[in-house]
Amino acid sequence: MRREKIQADIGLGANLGDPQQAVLAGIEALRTSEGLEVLAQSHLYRSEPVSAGGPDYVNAVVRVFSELCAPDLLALLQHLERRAGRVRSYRNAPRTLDLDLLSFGQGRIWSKSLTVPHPRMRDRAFVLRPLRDIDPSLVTSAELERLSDQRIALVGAEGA
Ligand code: A4P
Ligand code: MG
Repeated sequence: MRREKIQADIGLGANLGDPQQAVLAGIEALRTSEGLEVLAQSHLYRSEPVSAGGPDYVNAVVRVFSELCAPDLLALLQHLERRAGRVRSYRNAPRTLDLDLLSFGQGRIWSKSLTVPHPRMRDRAFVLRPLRDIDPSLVTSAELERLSDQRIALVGAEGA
C-alpha cells in the first residue's frame, strides 16, 4: 500500500562478521530501496552490547521519507535483514544486521508485530548518540549523561 511520504528514523546495528561493512551496506540498501528516500545519515559508532553479549556493535541511524506504510516498511527492513544473512536465533542474539523502526512520523503504533516509537530507544546510547547527529532537537544532553555508563565512541575514534 502506498501513501503520502512520512518521515521515519531507522536504527541500524551489527556485531558479527565485519559490522562496519554490514552497517554501510545496510545504509546503501535503504538508499536503493523503492519507496524510500534517505534524507540524512548519522556517523557510525562502536558501542558495547547493551542487555546482550558478544562483540561490540557498530550502530547508526538513518532518516528517510517513506512512501510505504509502517507495516510495509517493517517488512522491508526484515527483508533487508534476511538478505544480510541474519538468522533469528534468540532475542538480542548477535546479528549481522538489525534494522529497527525508531519512529514513523508522529505515529504511535502498538500492534503485535510493531511498536513505534521504539519502546527501548530512550534507554540506549547506541540509538540516541547517532539520532542526535541527524536531529539534535530530539536528544538532550541530560539524556545522554544519564546513559554515560554505556560505552560508545565514533568509529575511528575508539580509545581516543
Ligand atoms: N518489532 C516491534 N516493534 C519494532 C520496531 N519498532 N522495529 C518486532 C523493529 N521491529 C519491531 O525483533 C523482534 C520483533 O520485534 C520483530 O519480529 C518485530 O516484529 P528482532 O529484530 O527479530 O529481534 P531483536 O532485535 O533481537 O529484538 P529486539 O527486541 O528488537 O531487540 P532490540 O531492541 O533491537 O535490541 N547493543 C548495542 N550496543 N547495539 C545494538 O544495536 N541491539 C540490541 C537488540 C541489543 N543490544 C545492543 C544492540
Ligand atoms: Mg530488532
